[in-house]
Amino acid sequence: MAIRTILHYPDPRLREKAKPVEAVTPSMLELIEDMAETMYAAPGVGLAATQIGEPHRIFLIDIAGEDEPSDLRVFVNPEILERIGDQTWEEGCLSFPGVTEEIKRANKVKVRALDRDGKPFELEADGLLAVAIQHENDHLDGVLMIDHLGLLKKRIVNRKMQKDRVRA
Ligand code: GNR
Ligand code: NI
Repeated sequence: MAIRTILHYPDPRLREKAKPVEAVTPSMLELIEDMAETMYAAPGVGLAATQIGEPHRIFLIDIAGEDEPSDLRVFVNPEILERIGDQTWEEGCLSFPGVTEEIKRANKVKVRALDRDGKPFELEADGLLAVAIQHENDHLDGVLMIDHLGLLKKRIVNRKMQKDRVRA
């Protein structure tokens, strides 16, 4: 197991579209282990493989609070089947350290994916879990939180990230 480096915007690898996983092999399980360790160390509520420079369609989410037992969910080859309503959430992203912005997304989602045993499952989610699923699924398509902002906010975030670049 290893903590991996999280890529920061504007690293071009964050824009790559991740490839479907053909099978949950031991090497994919090792990647999942590294992702979990990296996510918990950050700490973050989610992490997409794209964020550590691994262009595979895998993300992890754990929205358990600090005083709750961990609740790691693994999504391999996720597909969002349904999006219902909308909600606005103050989002952060480990690839944009120090940035938080209100982003409007679907209120509820239905998602299908494979778990860490390669077994298909479906899940209906709302609240933060629904937000995180949409945020992570975006990463797998090279879509970032900045893409959901208006021009003015986009420019402000861009400028901040350029300024912070040496520390990234
Ligand atoms: O840690 C994270 N927190 C968060 C808060 C609100 C909405 C989305 C997120 S995801 C983020 C971790 C991350 O960057 N995942 O890609
Ligand atoms: Ni993110």
